[in-house]
Amino acid sequence: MTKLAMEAQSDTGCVREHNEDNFGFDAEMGLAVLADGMGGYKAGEVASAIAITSLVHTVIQIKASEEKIDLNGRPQDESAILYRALSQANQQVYDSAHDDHDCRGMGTTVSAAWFHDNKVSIAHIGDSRIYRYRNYRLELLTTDHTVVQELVDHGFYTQEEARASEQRNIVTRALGIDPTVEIDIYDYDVRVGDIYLLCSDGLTDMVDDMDVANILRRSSTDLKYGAGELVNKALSNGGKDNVTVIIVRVDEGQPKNKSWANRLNEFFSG
Ligand SMILES: [Mn+2]
Repeated sequence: MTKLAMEAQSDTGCVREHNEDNFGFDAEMGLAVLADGMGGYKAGEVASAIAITSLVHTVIQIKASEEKIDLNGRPQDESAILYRALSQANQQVYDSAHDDHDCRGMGTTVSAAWFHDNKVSIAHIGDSRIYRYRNYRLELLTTDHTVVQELVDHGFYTQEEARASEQRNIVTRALGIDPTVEIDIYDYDVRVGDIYLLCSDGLTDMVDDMDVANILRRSSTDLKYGAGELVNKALSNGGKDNVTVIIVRVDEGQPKNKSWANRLNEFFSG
């Protein structure tokens, strides 16, 4: 059996006026979600906030309703629930963008990790990222939905050229822009000692993978310190964008089993 430790930190950075990143996590639910909004004036932070709230509400509502299912009813698997939750969040951001003139064209990235049964289900749209740090190796579990990544995939760019590109922040896919959205869903096995990092591009544009890995290694017993170190490194390297990180560590132990119906308020009260 495994239990989870989670910590997060977010900062507006040194240049931007608003923090358009949003995040939420709950170690007992095993859920960590991060969103990086885009759009004029305050629209970006509206989009990322709606996406997080909508996603978490849907997940909890489905799990809470399944608690009432008798033995013959089959609960849905977590990746299917994440898919539904993100589709619904997409609809909600899209509708809000059309209802409110100030929010026209807003959208957001979303990266979600849901830990369950010694697995993690990942759902992902945009250029926020999820990494796994295991056996001293940092591995990227998501693929950026960016113009530059497509150029890398087709062999026109190396990763180094991609990092240096002026266009590296142009996303090819975001939540809330169109009535439907293509969502990447993956399942991975989870091992005791694994560390997972969810982060916005404000981290990965400013801090290279080697430094990220070093900070995760040094801070594996103190995630709060680690989250602070990652954000500080992004800021000291220029902090050109909002920066948000969530760190998840998989520990040995018995998870608390709280009822899903009671999770909703607790999730948003922090
Ligand atoms: Mn960003």
